[in-house]
Amino acid sequence: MHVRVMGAHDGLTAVLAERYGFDALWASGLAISASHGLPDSGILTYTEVHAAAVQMRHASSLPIIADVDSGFGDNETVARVVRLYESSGIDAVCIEDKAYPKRNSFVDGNELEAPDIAASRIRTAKQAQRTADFLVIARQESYIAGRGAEDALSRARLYEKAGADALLVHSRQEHAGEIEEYCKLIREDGIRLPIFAIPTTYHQTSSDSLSSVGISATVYANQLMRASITAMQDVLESCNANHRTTEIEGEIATLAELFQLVGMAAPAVSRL
Ligand code: SPV
Ligand code: MG
Repeated sequence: MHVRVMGAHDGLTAVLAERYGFDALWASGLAISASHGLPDSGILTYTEVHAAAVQMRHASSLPIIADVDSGFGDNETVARVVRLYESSGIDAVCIEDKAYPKRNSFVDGNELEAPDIAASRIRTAKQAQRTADFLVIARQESYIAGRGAEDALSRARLYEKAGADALLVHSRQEHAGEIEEYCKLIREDGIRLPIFAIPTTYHQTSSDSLSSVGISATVYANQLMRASITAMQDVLESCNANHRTTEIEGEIATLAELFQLVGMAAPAVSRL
């Protein structure tokens, strides 16, 4: 079975992803930061990032995986973050092995955390959880940082020992070569944990293809946020050009659709 996870950043994006049949939600750090008009550089406080995941929790019954960057601080912070998310009904956190403070994986200059420190964050997170079902996903940035497969494998061993429930391997190549290499190495090494992937740059690779090389879950991390930017720009341009919205009305959701999505009664004016 392969899990399809849609990136979301608020209640409405969570509602839409659920409506279209996705299996789970990714509370994306990039998209949540962007929705605040801010870069994905560890600027938002964890209470702000958590608040967005809580909006998603209230709007959707899908499992939610929260992207918690590198844990927002040291181990004491990681423990608090886990308890905060877990007590809010979030199902999983994903902790990456970049050094704090992190930058988005698609900008240069990210440093990796030392392997033992990164593993201790995973161990701390697992010890902090209070319910058996809560999951901690260890995200590996070895390829992003140019450290290659051997670094990824040696870290995967440590993260598995630390209690990780799953691994997430990130790559920014335009094809899935590193993902295939990683899956092969991990399985040859006897590590049986589920592996997640985020095909942002290698988007031609379908979830079926990823599944066939050993990926258990595909995360579409930022496409809904990017789509909303394009749609909003189209409205702004059309309104600037025409000084009215008639020309763009056919391209945007009707009020009836909006009302229906958020559980309001149908609008009183029928042509809306
Ligand atoms: C996010 O969605 O915030 C992620 C995934 O961490 S990515 O931006 O692709 O690194
Ligand atoms: Mg992120």
